[in-house]
Amino acid sequence: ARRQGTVVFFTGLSGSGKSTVAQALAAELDDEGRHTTLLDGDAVRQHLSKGLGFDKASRELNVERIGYVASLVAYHGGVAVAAPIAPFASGRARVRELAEAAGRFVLVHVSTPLEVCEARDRKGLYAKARAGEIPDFTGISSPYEVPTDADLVIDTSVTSVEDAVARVRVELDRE
Ligand code: GGZ
Repeated sequence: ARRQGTVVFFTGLSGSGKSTVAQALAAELDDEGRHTTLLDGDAVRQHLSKGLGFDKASRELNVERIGYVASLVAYHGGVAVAAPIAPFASGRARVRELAEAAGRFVLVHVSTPLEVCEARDRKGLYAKARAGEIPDFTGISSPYEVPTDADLVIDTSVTSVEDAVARVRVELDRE
C-alpha cells in the first residue's frame, strides 16, 4: 500500500513566524528521511506564482496553486509543508479539499497577534503599509479571516520555534 502522504499547511499574518516554523519542521522531517517538500511563500511567489499580485483573486489563485502542488506531493507519499498567508477561508477550504483527496491535511494557524507582527516588522512592510505605500496589506488594508478549522493554533510570541515544531510533530504522530 501507498504510504499516506501529508500536507502541513501554515496560515498566518506576515511576520507571524510561519516561515521560520515551517522551515524548521521541514528540515527535521527531511533529516529523518521523510520525503519533504517545502513550499515557502517567498519561493512560490518567485516561481510558481511569479507576477501575481495581492488582490483577493490573485491570492486565491496563489493559494490554490500551492494546494495543488502540495496535494501531488502528498499523493506520492511525501510531506508537503506550505506557509503562505492564505487569508481567505475559501482558499484554505479549497486546499483542504485537494489535500484530503490525496492524503492527510493538517492546518496550523500561526496566530501571533498583529501588534507583535507589526512591532517585529522585519522587512519594514508594515510601516510602508501604514504609510499607504502598499495597498491591500494583510491586517492593515486587507482582511485576515481567522480559521475556525485549525488543527493547531500557535502564537510565536509565547511559543518558541522549537516548541512550535514539537507541537506540530505531536499532531503528525497522531493517527
Ligand atoms: C501581504 C505582502 C503584500 C501584501 C507583499 N499583503 O513577510 P513577507 O512579505 O515575506 O510575507 C508576505 C508575502 C505574502 O505572500 P503570500 O503568498 O504568503 O500571500 S497570500 O497567501 O495572501 O497569497 C510579505 C509579502 O508577500 N507581501 N505585499 N499586500 N503580504
